[in-house]
Order: sequence, then C-alpha cells, then structure tokens
Amino acid sequence: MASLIKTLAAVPSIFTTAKNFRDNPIIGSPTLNRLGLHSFRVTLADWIFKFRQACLAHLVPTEDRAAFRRDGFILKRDYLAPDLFPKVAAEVMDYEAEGWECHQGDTITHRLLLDETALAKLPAIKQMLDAPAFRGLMKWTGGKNEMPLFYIQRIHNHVLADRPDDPQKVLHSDTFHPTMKAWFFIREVTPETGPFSYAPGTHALTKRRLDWENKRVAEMAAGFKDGYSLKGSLRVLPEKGDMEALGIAGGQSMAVPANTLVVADTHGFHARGHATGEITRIEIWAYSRGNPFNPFVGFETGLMRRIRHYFVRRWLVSQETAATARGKLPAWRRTSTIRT
Ligand SMILES: O=C(O)CCC(=O)C(=O)O
Ligand SMILES: [Fe+2]
Repeated sequence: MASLIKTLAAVPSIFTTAKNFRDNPIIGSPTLNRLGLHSFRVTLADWIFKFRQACLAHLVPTEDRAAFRRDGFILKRDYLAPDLFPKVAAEVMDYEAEGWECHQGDTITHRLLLDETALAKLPAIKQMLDAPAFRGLMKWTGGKNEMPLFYIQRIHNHVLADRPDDPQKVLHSDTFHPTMKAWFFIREVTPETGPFSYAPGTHALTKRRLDWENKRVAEMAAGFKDGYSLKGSLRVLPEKGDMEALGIAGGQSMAVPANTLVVADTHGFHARGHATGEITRIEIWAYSRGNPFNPFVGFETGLMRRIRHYFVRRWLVSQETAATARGKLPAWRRTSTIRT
C-alpha cells in the first residue's frame, strides 16, 4: 500500500526535472520505460527547448547560434574588452564572503553566490553580467527569458587525500534534457588545471543517442549499478563499450587562455579534465535549469531575481540543517575560508 501511494505520488514528476531512476518509482519504472516513458520525456523536452530557443533567437547573432546548434557549446576567446577584464579578474580574486563547498571524490568545489549584495560590491563583474550581448547569450543558450544563477567558482583538484577519483572527471550528461552551464575563466586553464572538456555534437538528440540511453536505462532496471547514472546523470563508460555505441572519441579539452567564455549544453557529454596535482581552476560560473516541459520563455524582474537568490540560500541552509539532524555531512558545507 505504501509503495502504491509512493508510486502514485510520483506520477506528476514525469513533467518535471525529476531524473532519479533509483529513487523515483515512475521515472525508474522498467515497464513504463519499456513502453517508452524515457524516450517520451527526452524527446518532448528537446522539442520544447528548441521551441523556447526559437522564441529568443533574436537575442543572439546567427554565427553563435549556428555554433551552439552544431557543437553544443560556444567558445569565445578574448571575451571582455582589455580594459574591463583585469578589473573583473581582480574582483574575482579579491572578493571574500561566506561561501559553500562540495567535496566530490578528491576535489573541492567552492562557490560564492553572485547575488545583489555581492554585485553591489563588484562593479566590474556587474558590468559584465549586465551587458546586453552577454544577457542575450545567457538567455538564448538557457532557452529562458531569464538570467542564470552566477557564482565565483573555484575547483580545487586533488586536495582531499585518500579519496576516490572526482566523479565529474568521467564523461557524462547532466540530465535528460538540454540545460546550460557557462564558465568564464579568470586565469589561464592549462592542461594540468583540469580543463572542462566536451564531446562536440553530443547534445544532439539522435536515434543512436536515444537507443543508447534506453539500453542503459533497461540495464539499470535489470541490476546494472552505476551510482551517478542511477541518479539520472548518465555516464559514458568505456569499459561497457559506450564510446563505440555512441560513436564518440572523447571530449575536446578546453585548455584556454584567461578571458575565455565557454557556454555549453550539458545534456551533451562532457567532463572535468584530469588535473595534475593540487591545482585550482577559477571562474565565473553560470547555471540555468528550469522545468524542461514549460513551453513559455517567461520573464524576470529584479524582485523575482532577489526571490530566487533568497531561495538558493535557503536551500543551502536547509540541506545543511537536514544533514546535521541525520548526523551526516551536508552535500554543501558553509565556509568562510577561501583557498587559493
Ligand atoms: O568543472 C568542469 O569542468 C565540469 C564539471 C561538470 O561536469 C558540470 O559542471 O556539470
Ligand atoms: Fe556535468
């Protein structure tokens, strides 16, 4: 009875961002997925994303749209003007505030939310984020008439001794639908720094991709265990023959100079490259994700943005409180320390 109630309660999640094959009895239902539930969600979300992007196409030059459609990412070197970049870089390096860090494998990801309070102290970063061309690019690539969330992000590679490898270093897709993340690199990203890497063109929803996903979903229902895949972020596992099945050779490594912007659809296959030793990558990072089944591009006012930031902070605090109550460490831990 309890499991029937849990199953019925999960039905509406079909039309949300829900992606957990292990914990959600509808999303992970072998019968429903055999009948085409996973294909249906992936395909419908892809159509709706393309529709929303079409509504916002006027915001972005044709060549940028063509690159994003072809490759699943846009890479722009020398992004900021020579007078603005050093000011933005200095603000990023010097800004101190309470932040949050996540330990995954032997990596620490540290984030400082760029909300109204932060941006009031960071005029050069604010100028960058407010520029109409940048705003247009963020909105179109995210398929929403609203700006993503922005953070100052530091990736500290190999800082946690005796821990397994960083799971972000395995080629993966973040979720079942198009979703945007962006990185604006403040310092040069050398091959040693663990560059972002992306397999060009893998955002495209081909029959080959969908067949591979359906096969993996069926394998998981039959007992195949890969933790992150089960949680809805499908991993490309070379030992399972996934590279051949998908026809991909691997990620293109984005070892790039400072002042480079990368905007990617992380439904495509990507990873954090392997870093050599204890080394930090630092960037302004953007994250855009909404309900993939919402056909409306929406809009955003200053007040709505403040409310979003408030909820981000509230979520951070509540996951901390919930974990502490269970005697566990939270996924995101509050910290005032900034490692260099
Ligand atoms: O930090 C990176 O290079 C990529 C990490 C990643 O997979 C993600 O942010 O989705
Ligand atoms: Fe990812």
